[in-house]
Amino acid sequence: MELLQLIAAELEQGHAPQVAELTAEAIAQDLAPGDILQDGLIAGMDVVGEKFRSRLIFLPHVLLAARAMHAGMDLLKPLLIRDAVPTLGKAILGTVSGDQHDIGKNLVGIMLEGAGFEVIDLGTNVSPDAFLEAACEHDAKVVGMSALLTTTMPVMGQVIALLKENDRAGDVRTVVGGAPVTEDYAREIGADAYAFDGVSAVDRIRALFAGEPGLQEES
Ligand code: B1M
Repeated sequence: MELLQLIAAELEQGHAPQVAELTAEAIAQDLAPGDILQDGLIAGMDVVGEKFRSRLIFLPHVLLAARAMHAGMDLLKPLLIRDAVPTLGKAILGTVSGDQHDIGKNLVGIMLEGAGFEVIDLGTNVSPDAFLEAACEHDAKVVGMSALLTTTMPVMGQVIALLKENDRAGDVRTVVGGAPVTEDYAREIGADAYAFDGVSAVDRIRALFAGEPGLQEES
């Protein structure tokens, strides 16, 4: 089995030390950090998600896989944000209330840091009030929200409504994402941008700052 497939297989088994060891080996072999992430760690986690959906594995197994994912990501993070100087302003990031999933959100944070944003990560289970407070306190340019559950997606709309009520909507650009979120949904709840993954989050935010229309301005 080639190295990236091995990483995916060990992640699937929830073996954190092995994932860390193999990720370090892939880095030492000069494999591209983006490939290690996508074809190793994320590929393994995709299989875990499928098996969980089909009830072939259960929650404790998923938790172990999440730990293994973090073990690999900790090693990749410095490479993904190499030499980044925060110059583009502050971005508030968080997973919304009721939702504990943070792996995707953390990846988006790494990509934003790599692109030159200073990321203020509020963590998981973040209330609309906490997003608003942080956006005001830090004079943020971007508020990024992640939701992985269909039941927590509506909280993103509540955050956007609260920013509008408090006259922050003109100062802050909002970007939303997470597996169940779609561009149509993002448009519906008033977000400026939808992003499929960390790379597209950076692309969308850069485009907004370059003056391209957001979802609400498109005709
Ligand atoms: Co949960 N879980 N989980 N889980 N979990 C899902 C999301 C689920 C789809 C699994 C399934 O049924 N196949 C399902 C949701 C169903 C639904 O609502 N439609 C589910 C469920 C049901 C649950 C519980 C309710 C289970 C239970 O208790 N019975 C429970 C809820 C807890 C809670 O949050 N209140 C739960 C718990 C957990 C764990 C704690 C065990 C663990 C999370 C650990 C952690 O995050 N620290 C976990 C995991 C790991 C998963 C799966 C298997 C993997 C998620 C993941 O990390 N993917 C997931 C199945 C799946 O998605 N395949 C599942 C890898 C990550 C890189 O991808 O997070 O999608 P992702 O992020 C991507 C993009 O979505 C995007 O970019 C990222 C990078 O590519 N993105 C953004 C994410 N946020 C973004 C923000 C942006 C832009 C892009 O802008 C700001």
